[in-house]
Amino acid sequence: MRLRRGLSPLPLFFAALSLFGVWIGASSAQPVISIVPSATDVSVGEEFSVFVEVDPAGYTLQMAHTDIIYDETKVSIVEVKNGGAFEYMFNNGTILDGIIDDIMGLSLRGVSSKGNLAEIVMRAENPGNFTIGISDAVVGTATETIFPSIYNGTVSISICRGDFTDDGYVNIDDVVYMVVNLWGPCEPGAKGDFNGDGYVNIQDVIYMVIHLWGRCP
Ligand SMILES: [Ca+2]
Ligand SMILES: [Ca+2]
Repeated sequence: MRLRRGLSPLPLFFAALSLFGVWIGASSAQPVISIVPSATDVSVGEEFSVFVEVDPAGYTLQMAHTDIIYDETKVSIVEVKNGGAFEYMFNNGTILDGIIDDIMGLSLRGVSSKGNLAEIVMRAENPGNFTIGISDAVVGTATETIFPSIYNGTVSISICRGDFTDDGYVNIDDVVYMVVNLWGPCEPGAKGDFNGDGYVNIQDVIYMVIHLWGRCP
């Protein structure tokens, strides 16, 4: 009889609540793999980097894997480097038809803070926009594998960077456009942030005057 009393509905109710709480906790602290910066603005001929960032979200990760999808008609891949978060990063070298296959980071000590799995150096070949997609992403701790949340990135390639007014020239009109529409904090590398420091400011105007000024190619 005492055992039966121990299984009365009330403790079961609390047990169910606590299970529910654990489930909520796990789902709200999901590891994340994202492309950083989320939006990149470059011009044809330019070499640039995007990063595959991993946020462990409270877990200690020993493994992270992803494929990267890109548009091979708009960019070429210059290099895929270890982003530094994991001691070992493997890429089997298969970069074909718009897929960087099997980027995998491994760590003996474990990765518990946000960092970069990989740095992908690209060269802008043709104008247009495309998405850098994360595919087949999975991370692992010492005891479990987890499917992370993923955030893709976008790349916008223009023929003439800095020509915001689309008139074929980079001149004072474009500086005015910057000041009025783009000035201030932004995503690093976003439109108008030529030096990639996360601000559109006087430094970018100076960059523009020195490197981009005049008639577009
Ligand atoms: Ca212009
Ligand atoms: Ca800047």
